[in-house]
Amino acid sequence: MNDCIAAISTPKGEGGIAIIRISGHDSPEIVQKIFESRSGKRIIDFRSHSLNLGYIKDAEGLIVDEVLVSRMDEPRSYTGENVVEINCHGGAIATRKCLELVLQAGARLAEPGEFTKRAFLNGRLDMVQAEAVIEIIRARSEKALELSARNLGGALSKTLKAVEEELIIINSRLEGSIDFPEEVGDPDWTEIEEHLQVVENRLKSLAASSRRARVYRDGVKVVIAGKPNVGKSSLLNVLAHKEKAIVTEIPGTTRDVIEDLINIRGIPVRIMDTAGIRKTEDSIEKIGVERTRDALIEAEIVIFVLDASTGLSNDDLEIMQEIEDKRKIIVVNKEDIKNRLLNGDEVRARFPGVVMVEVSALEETGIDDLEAALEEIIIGQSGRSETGQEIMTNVRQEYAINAALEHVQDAIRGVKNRMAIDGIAVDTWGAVSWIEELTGKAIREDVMERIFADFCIGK
Ligand SMILES: Nc1nc2c(ncn2[C@@H]2O[C@H](COP(=O)(O)OP(=O)(O)OP(=O)(O)O)[C@@H](O)[C@H]2O)c(=O)[nH]1
Ligand SMILES: [Mg+2]
Repeated sequence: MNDCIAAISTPKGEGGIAIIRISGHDSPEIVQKIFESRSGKRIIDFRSHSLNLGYIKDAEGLIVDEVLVSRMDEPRSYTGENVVEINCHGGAIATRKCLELVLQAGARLAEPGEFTKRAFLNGRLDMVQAEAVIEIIRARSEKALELSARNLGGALSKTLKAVEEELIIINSRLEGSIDFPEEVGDPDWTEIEEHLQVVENRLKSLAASSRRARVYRDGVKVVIAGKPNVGKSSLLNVLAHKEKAIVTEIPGTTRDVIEDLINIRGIPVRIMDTAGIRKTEDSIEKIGVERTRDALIEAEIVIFVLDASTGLSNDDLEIMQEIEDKRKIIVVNKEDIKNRLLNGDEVRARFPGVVMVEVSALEETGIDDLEAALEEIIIGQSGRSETGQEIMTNVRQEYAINAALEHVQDAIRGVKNRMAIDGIAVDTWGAVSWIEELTGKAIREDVMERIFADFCIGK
């Protein structure tokens, strides 16, 4: 781990600036070989964490780029090692050339995630925090970003540490009794059970919280459906804040599934506008209606649109039957028109228990209510957290939390039935090792490699 690694840490292509990051004990000396500062100072004489103007020069002494160079001394750097960063002008060629010179000067190209891996190995971050770095980069909504940032700040790590400490108390009690049966005798089972209960509750609420938070990370698929001309495309356009779908007064305008990624109160929503469902002889429209049905199968939530200007028709009732098993919201659209043939009370009476919202896609009224209803149906069903402080976990973390939870529950059963102490200890140790795998304290090499391989180069 003593060698120096380098990579371009900014996105590919042209930009205002590009940053080459070099990490390793000798990074200041390596960069010095190709750098000449305007002030005449050497890199090791710069103040740590300051920016310094100068030039990158090639072997012939020709200027490749004018740059700003900073040196961040260990351990106060991203990786915990000496880090030098070169801010180049953002041209793709110049940046490549600078990187090549850095490599020729003695650094080696970093592997994906290698900077963050070094941060982990140097104890700057635990595994959960390292993973939060990826999740921050990939966050698709502000809420997902907020939750990832909290994990980078240590929200999940703190909870796990508390669980681990509790488990270690339990283990020391059990071990005392196992190792010195004569002197110590049986452990205080009531006390052990109390500690185990605390751990169980913590892990359970963590698992529940991560189920809820998953929505913010992965998003949900919502399909807008209804008979032709009710205003489905108009509604999509309002929710997406842009003219995504064609709107006309001709029934059967939309022929294809039109998709957009939008953001409803922090939840990433893949929303789909579909062709109005009706029996038709038009061969293109027919295919469109088939596609609507395919989309409905995949939908996690359906926005079923009714038209206040036409009233309920048989078509509406048939569609309602098709989506009987789906989680849904009924939207009565065109509430702005004067001579309504359908009102909210009628719909409520007809479809008891189904959430209903009245809107006008044309005048953009009721849209707040619709967004609130969507949020409620998406988040509400998995229950709200008591504290409002969600903790997000990824698939690996969720798996490990549940595995630890299972061990703890087995241990509780063991205590209740007064099973052999050794057997109970196997479970409490099992729980500890899952928690340590989570935080990275005792992570398997291959698991670690897999996590960092998921990063991009330069991170
Ligand atoms: N008055 C009024 N008219 C609306 C409203 N929403 C949509 N419309 C009108 O209704 C007509 C149909 O709108 P669309 O959004 O194309 O309806 P659609 O459900 O996508 O129709 P298809 O794609 O044919 O299935 C258009 O003339 C819209 O301007 C509304 O809230 N109020
Ligand atoms: Mg349409």
